[in-house]
Amino acid sequence: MSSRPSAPSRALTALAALLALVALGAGATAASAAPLPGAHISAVQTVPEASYPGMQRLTYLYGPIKIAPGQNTIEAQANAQKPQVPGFITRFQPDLVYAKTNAQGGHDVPRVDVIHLHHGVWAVARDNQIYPTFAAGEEKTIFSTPQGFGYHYNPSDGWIMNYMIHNLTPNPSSVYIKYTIDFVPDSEPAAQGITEVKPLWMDVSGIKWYPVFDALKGQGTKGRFTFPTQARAAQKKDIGAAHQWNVPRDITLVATAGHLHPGGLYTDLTATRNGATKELFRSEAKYYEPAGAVSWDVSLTGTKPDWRVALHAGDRLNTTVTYDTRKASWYESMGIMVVFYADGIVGGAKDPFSQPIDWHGLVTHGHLAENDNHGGDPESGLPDARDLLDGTRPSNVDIKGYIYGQGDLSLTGAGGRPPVVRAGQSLKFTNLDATKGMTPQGSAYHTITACKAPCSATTGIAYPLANADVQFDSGELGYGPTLAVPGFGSRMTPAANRNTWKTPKTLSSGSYTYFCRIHPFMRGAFRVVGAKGKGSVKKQAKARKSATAS
Ligand SMILES: [Cu+2]
Repeated sequence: MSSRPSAPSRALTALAALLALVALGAGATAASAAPLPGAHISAVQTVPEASYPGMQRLTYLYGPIKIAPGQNTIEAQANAQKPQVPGFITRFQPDLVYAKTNAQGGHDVPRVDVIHLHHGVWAVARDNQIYPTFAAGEEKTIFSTPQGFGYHYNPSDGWIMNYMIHNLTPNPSSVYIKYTIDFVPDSEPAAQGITEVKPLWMDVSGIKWYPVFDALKGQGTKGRFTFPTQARAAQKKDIGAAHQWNVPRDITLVATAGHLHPGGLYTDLTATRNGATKELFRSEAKYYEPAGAVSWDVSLTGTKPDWRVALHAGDRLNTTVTYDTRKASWYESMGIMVVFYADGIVGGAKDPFSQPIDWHGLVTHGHLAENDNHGGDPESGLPDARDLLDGTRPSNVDIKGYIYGQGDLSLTGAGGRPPVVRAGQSLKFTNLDATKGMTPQGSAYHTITACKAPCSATTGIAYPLANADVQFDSGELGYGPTLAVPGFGSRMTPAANRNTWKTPKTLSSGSYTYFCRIHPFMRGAFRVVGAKGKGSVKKQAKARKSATAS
């Protein structure tokens, strides 16, 4: 990305903006002073690991996986990286590493703002059925079953690695999906004492290839939006059948943890019987991120080792997810709880309708070093687009080579000036990095997502955000495959299956800054002028300058 030399006037503007921020500081702190729900959780006390005589700790590397520039596709391949003998899996720890070995002969973990495992699902084919079993998102939640319980594995099980690796840069790469399994072979005497548990995939938008919904800025109640409970009419299509499950027979839940995206606060698991509903577990997001609930610098809580919930036939399980919508919109968000349960009612199990259930858990890990680049430094070298002269009045802006054509903030001179559109009309964007003829892997899906001006600070896990007062989002421009698999639907892509988008006709005059959610170093601006000419924009810029100067 080329950076524009910083003119003295711009340095002054930046300084003025900084002073204005400092002046606003007290008020801003007060507004965000309400602690996040997960703030009280210990960052060091983690879910304890079960241990058995003869237990093995097996580490697998799936790959190497060639990662194309800007890649954000959904893949599913057979996975032979699994144990050779039958036994119990009692812990599952996911990671993503570079394929290249480092000086110590190991593999480095990529920074999350560079390349990350958006999700990985270890699906198991057994008895002519494919079921998602272990899963990880970028928060890298570690699954573990309490002492005495385990997932029983057979070598005849087919494993399918379903993953979405998100390359946030135009640089190709090569990675492995790394996972470490605690495994007790059936041949070990300790295996005799382990009770088998089965996975239950609870998913607010699933089960499907890409189970997502949007949590929009300001949506919900007091800045908290719970899906699917508060879904608006247009969002109801994103509700997945797997957000509920009717319990078919007596079972005991023994472990669960949630998956959510930046902005997520918690996932809830509840049970309903005879019209009464009880909380069973809340997987809470513990944010290490200094900016709050806005990044992947988070870990989620899993159940404590003595959590046992007895359920009966006819009970109904329900999952919801709650996002913080005070600061930004969270597009393509998830809410998943993988629950492990044993058949029958096991010793020590509590009936949630007659006994209190401890529905708080412990984090599955602490802060991870790959989340240390937060971004947000205003001294990025990018301009404040509101101060730039008007650009041309094109009807279409082509996105090519990770550049937004006219109005890209990395362009200097006339090309960097915001394209101008009249109020009541729209400006079209066309993504030439993802045309219909290209393969999904050869495509770079881009978005035009509103970001609070100037949207010019450095890129990191917490910047930029979809935090503009006036929200818009193009969706991921590009095309993806259709692959119908029973239980997973057919839309196997995050792409919108179009590569054009038009700005809303309802925008009032002013300068609008935006970024690409997939490649957040990409920034741009356009300008809407009033029907009476562009005077209104200049007046706004002038008013803003005098406001920041005073
Ligand atoms: Cu992009």
